[in-house]
Amino acid sequence: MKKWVPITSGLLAGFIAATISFANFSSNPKSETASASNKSDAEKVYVPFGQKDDYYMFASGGHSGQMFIYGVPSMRKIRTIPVFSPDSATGYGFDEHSKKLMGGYTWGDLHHPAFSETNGDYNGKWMFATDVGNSRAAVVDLKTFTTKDIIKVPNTAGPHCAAFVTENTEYMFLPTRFAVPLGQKYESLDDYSSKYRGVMSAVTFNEKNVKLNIAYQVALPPWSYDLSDAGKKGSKDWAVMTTYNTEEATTTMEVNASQADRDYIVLFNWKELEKMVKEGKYENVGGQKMIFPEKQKGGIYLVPVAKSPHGVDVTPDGKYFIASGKLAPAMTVFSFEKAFKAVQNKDFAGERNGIPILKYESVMEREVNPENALGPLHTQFDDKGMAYTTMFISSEIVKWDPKTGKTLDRVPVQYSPGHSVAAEGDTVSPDGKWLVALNKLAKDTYLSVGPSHPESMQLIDISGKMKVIQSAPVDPEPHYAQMIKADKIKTIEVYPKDPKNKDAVYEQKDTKIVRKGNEVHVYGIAMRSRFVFDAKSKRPDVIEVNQGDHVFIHLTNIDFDEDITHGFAINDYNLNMEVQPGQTNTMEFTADKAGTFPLYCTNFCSALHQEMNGYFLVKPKK
Ligand code: K7E
Ligand code: CUA
Repeated sequence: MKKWVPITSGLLAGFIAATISFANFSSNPKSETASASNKSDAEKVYVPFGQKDDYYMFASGGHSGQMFIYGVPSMRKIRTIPVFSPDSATGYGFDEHSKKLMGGYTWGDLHHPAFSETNGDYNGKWMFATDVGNSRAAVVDLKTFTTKDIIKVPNTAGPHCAAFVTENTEYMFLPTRFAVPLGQKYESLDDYSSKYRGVMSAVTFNEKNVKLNIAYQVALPPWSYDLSDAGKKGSKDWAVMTTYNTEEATTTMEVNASQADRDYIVLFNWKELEKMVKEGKYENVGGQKMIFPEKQKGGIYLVPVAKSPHGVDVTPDGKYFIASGKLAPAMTVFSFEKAFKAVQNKDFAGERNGIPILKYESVMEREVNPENALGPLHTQFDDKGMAYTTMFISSEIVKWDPKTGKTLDRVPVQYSPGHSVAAEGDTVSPDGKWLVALNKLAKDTYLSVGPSHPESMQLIDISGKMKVIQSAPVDPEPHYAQMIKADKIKTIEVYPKDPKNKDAVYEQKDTKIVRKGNEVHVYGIAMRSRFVFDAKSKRPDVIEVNQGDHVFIHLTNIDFDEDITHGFAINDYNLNMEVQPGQTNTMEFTADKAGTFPLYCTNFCSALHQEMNGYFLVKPKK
């Protein structure tokens, strides 16, 4: 393996500054790369009124904790799905169900959304994501675009590498960015190498009861795991992930984690790990089945790679995995077939922490080093198997052929792309057509909003020579996105009646307010344009309780009519929830404040929406 010319952090900063100022200079809005300069480009992104986009793009909302839904090619934002953070627009994090899901956290850091798959193809049913900030995983139902389950992943800190699902959604793997002692108990950083661990969690999803579950975990060496990807076709039983800080630095990571010439790709066979778990080859750590590779041997291997790689991506044919250099200006193509042979022949170059190291030369297929391309991060693919790699430092997308290493095309983007996303790009059969660059910096692309600018997404037509033809601002932070054919997603129009739901009432006459001690249960309905909490009462839209009562408001929207959503808020009680057509939702709280509080519908629902209000009266304690 040749020695990589290391880009030290000082140099790196210099490169970034240089590229940005250069890019700035050449980014006059009139320049051809920055604008849809001719009519045919404009027509390509124009979706006339009455027509719909061909693709949904689900973009990560990063530390907003949310997911943003865009239409492609128009790049119009359609929806925000709150996942790890509360959202008063939808009452997410306020109603009982979502409050429980949130588990007391008020923010999250969502990096990599992943669709459920069947035979390596997005099936349009579910979307998964993880929270680097508070170590959680979530599933979103694509029938309703709502978050259905969230689990806290114990023993781990920051599952950044996730979520990437296996070919038939058997697992999603959650390797961590931060090493911590198992159970996150206190250990001195002097004992980092012996006491700290990076942990990979294998999470399953039960479609029937809509629950996520941790099947097992692996206590990996105390390194940082950056990105992962699941194998496909011939490599479908395998998954790969990149590492950095194999130096095991405990301070000033910027410098100390960039010392060694090489880090590793971790290669593992999840079928083998599954078998080990079945055979009881694990230890119980905090209620989780934990595999320790230094004791329970097999299934996990290391492949040396140029220092501090960021992304690793499996080609659609499942034959190769491509690591991107970050600090080394190259992409390295590795062959699964060669790796399998090396494993079979025990062609090892020693081991680290009990994990065998495969020889670089035995697994490497080719090193690809496009001229002056700097900071390769992530790779996507088109329908012909061609690769598109984002260059963070030289601010461009490079198209190249994984089979020859030849550079085919390049296009500048504004600026510093992290990931990009291709249409159906992570499947066994990408569509080609579109690629969206997810740029970290917008700089002068949009109207100024002060010192902090939005991030930018640029739509690139990849059907011929690459061309940027549209852009859209996006809130922080589009780490990654997936793009799915629109017709694969089948949403419901209204929530069907649920006779088994004890909280639901569908007729005005069935509404009631029930008191049990100091617990008050309201079974009410919302309809155009009134609330009915107790039809028999003199004032059916008024709730009266005593100070200190524990109140449950169960509210059903009986407008079985698409798009007629009602909101329910109590003035000055910091409470707000939403009931979509046919849906029943519950709000639970203690009426600790005495007084008179108007309640009202927050979602404009009819000409008499403004009349859709009542009172919440709290009688003071004597
Ligand atoms: Cu921003 Cu995928 Cu979290 Cu790379 S990650 S850029
Ligand atoms: Cu109901 Cu506005």
